Amino acid sequence: MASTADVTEEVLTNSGAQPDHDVIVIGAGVTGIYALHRFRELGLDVTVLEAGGGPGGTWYWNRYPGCRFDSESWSYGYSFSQELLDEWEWSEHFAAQPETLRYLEHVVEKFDLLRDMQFDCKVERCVWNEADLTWTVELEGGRRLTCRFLMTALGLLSAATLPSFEGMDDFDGLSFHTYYAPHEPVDYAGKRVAVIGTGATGVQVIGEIADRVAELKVFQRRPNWCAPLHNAEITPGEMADIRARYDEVFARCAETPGGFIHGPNRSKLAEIPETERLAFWEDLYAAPGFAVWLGNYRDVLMDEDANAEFSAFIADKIRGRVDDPAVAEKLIPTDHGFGVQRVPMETGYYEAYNRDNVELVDVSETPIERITPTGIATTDREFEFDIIVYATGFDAITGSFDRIDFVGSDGLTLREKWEETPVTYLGVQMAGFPNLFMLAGPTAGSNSTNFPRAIETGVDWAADLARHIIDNDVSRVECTVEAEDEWTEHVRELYAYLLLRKAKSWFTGYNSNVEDRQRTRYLIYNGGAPRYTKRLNEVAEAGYAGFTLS
Ligand code: NA7
Repeated sequence: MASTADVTEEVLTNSGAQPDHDVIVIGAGVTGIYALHRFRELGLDVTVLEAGGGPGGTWYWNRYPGCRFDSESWSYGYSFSQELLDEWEWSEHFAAQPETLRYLEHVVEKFDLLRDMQFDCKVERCVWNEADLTWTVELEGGRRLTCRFLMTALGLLSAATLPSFEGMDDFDGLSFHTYYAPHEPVDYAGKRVAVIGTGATGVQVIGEIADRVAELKVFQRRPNWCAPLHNAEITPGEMADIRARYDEVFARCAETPGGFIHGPNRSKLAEIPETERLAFWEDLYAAPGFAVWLGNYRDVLMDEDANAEFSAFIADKIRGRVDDPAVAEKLIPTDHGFGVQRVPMETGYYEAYNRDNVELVDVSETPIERITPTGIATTDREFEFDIIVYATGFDAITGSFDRIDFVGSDGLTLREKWEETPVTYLGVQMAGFPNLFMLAGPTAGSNSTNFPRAIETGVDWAADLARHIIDNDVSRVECTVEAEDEWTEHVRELYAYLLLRKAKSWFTGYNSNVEDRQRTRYLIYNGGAPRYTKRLNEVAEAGYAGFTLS
């Protein structure tokens, strides 16, 4: 009987021109690492092209102070290998970036993945060749590679965006976007530091450095609703217990909409007596991780009145933690309710504002006018700094695709196709781009979930499809326009149920620093992980319905 590798070889030989690889994966983050392992298991010749200098993606780049999980560490790690689960020790319930990077490097080493990864490879252009059914991938510097199947594992938040203040290049001190924080350690002790941006990232930075720096000025345009992370060390006994319960943990993640251990309380807020509701909310506020966001009454994220009630509860928590009432009010959002934007998880964030060395600068009142060689000038004052940290976010989800010229059949570019909003089938493929598979693309189930849980689903599904392709001598896979239209409409409709549709946040593709990113686009699948997985399985069981395999 022929092995999988033999069959693959035969399929390739039959297809005429011999490409360099069966599969090219772009990106060596959480998704690319697992994809390489799975596709290689099928006997395919795979290479991973990564712009960074090592594996890890998000966890390779984001080295800013305070960077850590908001997912429970033990719910974030890969679930595919019992051996890996048995041997890896997480030291904290919400591990910091260095530990997560070590974990991913360990996975790469354990499964001998490094030999099929190429680093410092910036992909600039990918062109479909209909004549020989291959993709040509062009790298910065002019190198070209060809493959039969192209897989993107580009990350959701990997196109960092800076503001365009006058004078940014002239700053004499150290300045960086958090995504590109220096790889060598930065000594913050005794420094005058500015943090611009108060999203999930800025909030982590501020909580981490407030008590180390000489001066910290936080430049806030809009506050976010933040909640305590409640991180803690994991004792050896706890780790042993977690290990014994891994099946239970992953089964729980598989049944919640977000792929986390936290799922919504199915009761409606209005049905619960006030005292019971308040006690429940106190428990949520005291609970670790996203419980307070994702474990709440189901209508809190869907209904304006329910949301307003919970927002008022959190506003009081902020007032209770910030000494100066005027500062507290500035930290309470007024343009959106709790959980409608991504909830930053914090450790000592609000208490930082009670320190003498920390000041909140409200740039909605006194905007930044320019960056000077020595600091920042607002309409009101000039500040001097040693370090400026831009925690100003990302051109989320589609930004990393836009940086590459994807050219499909008939010269169609992906940028053109996605001009109004991403148009995909299942977040996996696009009509006009045969043999291109997104392993975690816009509108896929992975983009609003505990990422590794969803990408394991996505990569496993793609691996099953690869198996099907090998078994059936398929050389071209393309979704139909009808399937893609139906999915895109479905994704758009799901936004209607959630209040997040109204927010100016990366969930709706909003970014004030990028042209044409100040309007709603439908980037995220809001139907929840179980529903997404069910749909993927139904499509596969129906012989890959919606795809034309030839
Ligand atoms: P976010 O959540 O997009 O936050 C970016 C922050 O930067 C936000 O507070 C912005 O204010 C602020 N910002 C952006 N541009 C400017 C300018 N020009 N002036 C002042 N302030 C500005 O990105 P994060 O990195 O914090 O988080 C991204 C995800 O990473 C997060 O959800 C996690 O999943 C991990 P705005 O709200 O637009 O007024």
